[in-house]
Amino acid sequence: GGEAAATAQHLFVVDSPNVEYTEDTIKTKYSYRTTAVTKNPDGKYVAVPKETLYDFKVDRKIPKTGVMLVGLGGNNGTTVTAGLLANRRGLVWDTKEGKRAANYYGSVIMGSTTKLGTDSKTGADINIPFRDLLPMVHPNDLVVGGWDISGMNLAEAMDRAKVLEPSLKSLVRKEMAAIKPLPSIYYPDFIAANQEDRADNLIPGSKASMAHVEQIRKDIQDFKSANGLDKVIVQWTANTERFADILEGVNDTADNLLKSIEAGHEEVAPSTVFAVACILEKVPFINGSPQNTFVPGAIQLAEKHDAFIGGDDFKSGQTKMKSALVDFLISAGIKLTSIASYNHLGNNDGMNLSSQRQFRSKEISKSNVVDDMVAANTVLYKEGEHPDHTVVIKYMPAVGDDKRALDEYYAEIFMGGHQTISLFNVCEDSLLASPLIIDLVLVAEMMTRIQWKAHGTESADEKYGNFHSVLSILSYMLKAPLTPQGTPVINALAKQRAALTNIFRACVGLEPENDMTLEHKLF
Ligand code: NAI
Ligand code: DG6
Repeated sequence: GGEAAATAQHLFVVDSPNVEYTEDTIKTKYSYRTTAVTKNPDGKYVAVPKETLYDFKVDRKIPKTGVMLVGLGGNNGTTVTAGLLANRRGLVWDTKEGKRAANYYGSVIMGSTTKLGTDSKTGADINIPFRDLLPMVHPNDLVVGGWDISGMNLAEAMDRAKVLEPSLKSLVRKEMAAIKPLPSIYYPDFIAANQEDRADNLIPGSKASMAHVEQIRKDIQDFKSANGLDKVIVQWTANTERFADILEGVNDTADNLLKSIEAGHEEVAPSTVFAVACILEKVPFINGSPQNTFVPGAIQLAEKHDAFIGGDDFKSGQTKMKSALVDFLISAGIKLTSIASYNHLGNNDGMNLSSQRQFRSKEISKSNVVDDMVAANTVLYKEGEHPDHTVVIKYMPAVGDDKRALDEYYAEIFMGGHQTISLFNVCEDSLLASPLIIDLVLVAEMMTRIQWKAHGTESADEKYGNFHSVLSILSYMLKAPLTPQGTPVINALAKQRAALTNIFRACVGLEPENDMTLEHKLF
């Protein structure tokens, strides 16, 4: 391991016979309580409380971690890099509204708290920073690198992005100028033709090849050794690609996908080549864009190599609101009947999305985000019934990264009445996305240090296994969460956060957070 590897000092300890701390690990025996339901021939449900015992083991040694971004020179890439530099150095800068200091607002891990428990004397809630639940990497310690088809150094690229204040940019300019993206792979058919002008930093070859996979693997290895890293996480924050066709014999199985890459098949996207390289390198790979990078063959390959993958498409503004608001409306028994989501933006992402095939990828990922909430409410919706839902994106250069998102939620209320909710959401898109990029790195890295086994099996350490390759725990940060095949997709924001919180709690032997507060109700 690298020199920076250190054992985390916990803000709290769990005093329980089911939890054992050693210098290197936290081991817990955890009782997972669920309800198994069957339907009798008479149509009645029978609900049986069920308990499954698991052992969890958390590696407490915090690794020196690097993040490699595909699309490093883009708006997200430059903004998150400058943000990390500013936080590391504790920078303060002038704005027309006064001084501003570096922060991690918008990061659920760095910016939010979670309830540890209740004060044994006063009964008051004790809340701790989310990041203190488990021994996590601190983003200030991340080393950043990556690839871009545009060769601009990051100082110039951050000017091009037009996101950050000039006074902040001047403070990080020198360090940003020293970072130049590695050359990347460019298969013009996958992104909009209007991106061609920036493609000046290329690995030769315009379709998939094993040479491309090997070059990316080498880049990761070189980055790791040059920076003395224990771990690397790779994220796609490059342009939205068109969907790849799923073709039998081409990308339907792991073997076929590898063969197709070797044969230079034209239906293999650059993002899938990156995913394959990372899987073979056993480096977690997260897709922050909407396209179907994880074709069935890529998922199978990840499972075969026990490598972590996560996706798809950062859930930053409009969709995050949607996955909270729709959950609220439908859970409140209000019958949502239509959602009209319009937005316009003027950054390079918007320009790329002005092309129909790339827009279609985004339309798909923005549209399926309420399905689980609708399907769960059989009182309001008949089987197959769904609110109308339309998604519009327009390119408007003048507004740059300051995306405007307008949403109308139209619902049926008591006795045939109507409720119309209009939202107008304006902010820099990349300032919402950057903290998500950080959260995805921190959580994905943490998941590489958590292992489990069914309790009562061999006590030997080698029996512990990893979580499933598809990291659905990342769903909170993603619009179209990828889940292991045959498992449900959860879009409701509160449920996604609860899963993240409660899995982390389980790893230190704590019960799931519940809001019963019986201690305040039964005295
Ligand atoms: P951007 O267009 O500013 O940056 C993308 C970068 O990727 C560009 O610098 C481009 O040169 C580079 N690129 C394109 N193809 C590449 C390849 N094959 N290899 C390496 N680099 C490549 O876009 P932005 O705003 O940074 O967004 C990035 C992605 O994240 C887009 O797909 C966007 O849809 C997605 N996204 C953004 C959100 C946000 O709030 N900003 C939220 C959700 C998703
Ligand atoms: C406009 O829709 C451009 C997109 O890249 C979005 O800004 C991005 O996907 C964020 O979407 P949302 O719905 O999470 O705000």
